[in-house]
Amino acid sequence: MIQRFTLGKPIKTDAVTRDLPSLDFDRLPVCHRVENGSVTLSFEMQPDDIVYGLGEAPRGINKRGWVYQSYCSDDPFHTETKQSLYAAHTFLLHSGETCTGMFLDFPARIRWDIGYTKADRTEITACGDSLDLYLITGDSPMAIVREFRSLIGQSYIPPFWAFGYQQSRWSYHNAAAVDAVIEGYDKAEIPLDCVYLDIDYMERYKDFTINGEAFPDFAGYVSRKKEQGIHLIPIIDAGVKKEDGYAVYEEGRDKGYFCKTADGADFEGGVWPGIVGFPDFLRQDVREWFGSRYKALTDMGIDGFWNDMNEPAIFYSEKGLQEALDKAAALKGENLDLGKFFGLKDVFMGLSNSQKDYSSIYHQIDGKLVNHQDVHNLYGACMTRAAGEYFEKTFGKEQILMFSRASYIGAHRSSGIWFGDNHSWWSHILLCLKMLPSANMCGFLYCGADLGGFNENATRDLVLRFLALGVFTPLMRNHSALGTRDQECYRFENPEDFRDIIQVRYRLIPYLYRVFREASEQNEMIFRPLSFDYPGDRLARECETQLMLGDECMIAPVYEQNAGGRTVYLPEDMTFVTLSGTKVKTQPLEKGLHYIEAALNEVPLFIKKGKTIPLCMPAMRTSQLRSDELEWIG
Ligand code: MIG
Repeated sequence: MIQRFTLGKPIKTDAVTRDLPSLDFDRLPVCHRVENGSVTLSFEMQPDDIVYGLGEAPRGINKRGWVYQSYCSDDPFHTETKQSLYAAHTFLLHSGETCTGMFLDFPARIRWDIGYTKADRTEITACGDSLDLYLITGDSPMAIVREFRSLIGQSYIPPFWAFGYQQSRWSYHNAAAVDAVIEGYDKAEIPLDCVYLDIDYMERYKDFTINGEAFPDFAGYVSRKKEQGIHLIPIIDAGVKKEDGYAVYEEGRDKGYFCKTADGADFEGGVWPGIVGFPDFLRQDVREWFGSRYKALTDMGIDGFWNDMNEPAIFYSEKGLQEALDKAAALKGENLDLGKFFGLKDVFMGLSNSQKDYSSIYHQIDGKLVNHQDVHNLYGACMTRAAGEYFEKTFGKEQILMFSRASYIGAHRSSGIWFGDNHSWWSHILLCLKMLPSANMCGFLYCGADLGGFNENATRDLVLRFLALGVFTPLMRNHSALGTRDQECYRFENPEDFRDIIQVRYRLIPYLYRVFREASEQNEMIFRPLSFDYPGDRLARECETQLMLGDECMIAPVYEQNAGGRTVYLPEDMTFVTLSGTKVKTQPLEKGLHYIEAALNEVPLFIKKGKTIPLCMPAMRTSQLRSDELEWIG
């Protein structure tokens, strides 16, 4: 059952697609208080209760024992003690003697203290006094997820080829660099469907432009790559470069489409192109305008995009930078003591993504000025919605690949997400694994992490183990940062090991695609915590390193360096399958704990007793896959 409780006059977020009658907030059967312009909800937890949710967020599948914040953040250090990542997925699911789901449809900051201050208490504080709270009750966590998903509408389905393997890097600077990647993969006979274009394909980081020196005859180039079966996927940033003569900027400025400051001027911040205007994506007319700009690229044959920097990320504002420079000038020539030196350093360190800047931005909603802080978490979601709605209207469903860095619930209808700037750290294999079921609960099905890790240098074994998890994630993309060690599969010793892993992905695509579609159409999760399926089983309830996949499988990636395998818990009898290239080994295992071996070129998979899954033959491109001769394993 779903009940909606409304407090004050909430801002319309469009997260929900079903119109439910509003009940008075005073009747909410959860302990709550409204004071000093914020709302606090709290409930007690029994020692064994599990709290799920929050989608893309730090730490575990079970969110207990930490404090989180829903506040889309451009933070490239995803360490354990962070409170937010790029997304705000404000759904929580408490599973104890009874199960309760709570969706706070509220786009400003929310603090979720889940047993941090008091071990047996969850306290949720929404920083505002208007919100819709949806309370969902049901017999099981999965029943609640289904109800919740039916409330927020069907999840985005990308084109079929988006299930192929994808290679990215910041940046492949020109056509020759892209060609070298495709050739590298083709020569090593490693399947590949997409190559990404990061910010350098643009002309001085201007959205919807092409650097003509790097990519002469871009449209011709895109179509030649298509003939090779390769999709090029350019990045689009949220900020629009301020430059006279640049049509997108001039149009945005002249029509008043950019976010404002309190005095009505355009808010100006610095990002990659220097000073930019930030389109006010919260407005329908601005969304239609910005969305239709993607035409510049779709007209050239582009059929996939990734939207970045849309938390929004702001390196500095004109005002903030000026204040910092003034402070530095005032200190010039002085003998700086500790306090003064660190004070100055802090001013510069605090320039990026500053609360002061966010607080000085205004949106226009229904003709009224609304402070950015009140709608912060909608910004990136609305950018991506702008694109998604344009694509659907123009090309129909499932034609264009689209995923975003920042997101809010509701954006799951028009796009996928990636988990942003992770590191080439072993611990980030598990961080990705833990976010998958949480993101699925919130409707985000097409998702994945930067395989191999984005920041810093990866090792061969890390990339292989990361890929062996990525084999199962709908978005399977290897991406890494500027200045890091080359991370394309063919760059490493014995590239055939990488081929073995990626071929397994292509063999699984018919199965994975079916599971994906069903999850979208029937509001299911692709990945579930073991505790969803085996609620009475202690080891399953505590398991944070394995996931159930579809109705048939369980996955358990190796996530430690120099390990030839790992310990796996089987909550029932299963077949342990080892996949490598076209090789398949099977071994029945009984319920219980097992140490299983997996070489670097092997993907471990577990299939429940009595179930089978299909494998097709691998191919170099998804377009060459044939689903008529399937091998069933189990
Ligand atoms: O400030 O476009 O998360 O994937 O390679 C960094 C450059 C901007 C952040 C994205 C990352 C991308 C990078 N971008």
